[in-house]
Amino acid sequence: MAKKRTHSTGPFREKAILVGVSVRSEGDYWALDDSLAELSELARAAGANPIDRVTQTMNKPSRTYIGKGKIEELQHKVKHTDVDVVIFDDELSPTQQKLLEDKLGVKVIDRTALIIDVFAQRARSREGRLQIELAQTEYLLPRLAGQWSHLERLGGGVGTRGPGETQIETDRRLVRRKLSRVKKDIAQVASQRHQQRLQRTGGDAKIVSLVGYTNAGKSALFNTITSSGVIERNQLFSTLDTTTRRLYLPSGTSATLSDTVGFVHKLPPILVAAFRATLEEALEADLLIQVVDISSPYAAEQAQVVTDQLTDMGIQDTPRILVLNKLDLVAGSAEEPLSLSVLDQVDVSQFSRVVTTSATKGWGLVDLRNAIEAQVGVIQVEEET
Ligand SMILES: Nc1nc2c(ncn2[C@@H]2O[C@H](COP(=O)(O)OP(=O)(O)OP(=O)(O)O)[C@@H](O)[C@H]2O)c(=O)[nH]1
Ligand SMILES: [Mg+2]
Repeated sequence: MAKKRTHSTGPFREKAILVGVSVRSEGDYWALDDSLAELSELARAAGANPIDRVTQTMNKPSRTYIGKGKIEELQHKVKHTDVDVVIFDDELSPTQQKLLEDKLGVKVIDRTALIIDVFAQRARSREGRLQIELAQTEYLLPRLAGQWSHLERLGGGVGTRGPGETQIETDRRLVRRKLSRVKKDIAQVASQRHQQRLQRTGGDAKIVSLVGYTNAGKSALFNTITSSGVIERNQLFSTLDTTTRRLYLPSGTSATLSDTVGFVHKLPPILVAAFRATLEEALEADLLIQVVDISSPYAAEQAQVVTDQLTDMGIQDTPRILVLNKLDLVAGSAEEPLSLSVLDQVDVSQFSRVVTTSATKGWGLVDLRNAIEAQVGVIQVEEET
């Protein structure tokens, strides 16, 4: 008699093998193992269960991204374990992805698809959903060319919550039409948000924006400092929407403070572009507060990623305060005094001030307010002269 499938109690999690490649010529400051540790978290966030890793160091990725020997190693692993998906830590070209799928006989997705998938699961607001739809559609378009396997992937599971599950999506023309509609809708929502801010603040309040790596504690800081209730969670990409509140400063003046979407290593440019409207508060900010989780072993790398991404967005010259958050998790003792080693690795000259905080314990908030106040004051003086 055939074995009856029992209902599992937990959600079904696809088994995944992670693949990381270190390209010698690229000299990434992010170690391969660290990048894969993060990929593993992203995979879990998307609903997969990473069970194995394959790595390779090469001079230049090949047509199949990895070398022949590595493909054989993967084929062997796929054959001998019940793996559902192979996840690459970099963006694959549509051709590489297709070739790899043919050779491995399982679904192959890349870091971009994975991050888009995590975003898709988190998107709640209309603006968030529209922006993720834009990213998904942009990602899908070059992968459409008769590649049915890609479309079938839109059915469910990791990297698969597609822009729409209908077959209509197969038509490039329709996809393009959809792209322009989504872009129009996003523009409309963004303009409404802009209007609302002007109405709320009269347009003259200084804009202060929290930026930082995902899970650094931006929302936690935002909540304590403005007494708000933005979701703060120990997970990647809790926040996808911008929330803005008035921030009262010690001298009685006020500014607006915005909580924004977090950054991540190798954040797909497609997503940055799609989330441009959400990032508007950061783009237009008079002052950026860059939050770093100092308890993370990758604090310095994460700070660098954020600096690089701000540079890509063209806002590297906006005045910036460095906030070293989660101090409570690293606080030293008499025997072992606190060492903020991250400060040795970060170019602090980019920042006008450095403040240490613990958002959950409420430490350093007065310092932070004072730093904001002083900085906003400087901006105002500069504008008057
Ligand atoms: N111990 C400790 N935990 C903190 C601190 N600040 C934030 N956290 C926790 O860290 C996790 C992430 O915090 P969030 O505020 O959601 O982080 P975020 O930067 O907004 O993250 P994204 O929205 O995902 O980009 C949550 O579990 C917070 O409770 C802190 O100072 N100390
Ligand atoms: Mg957040």
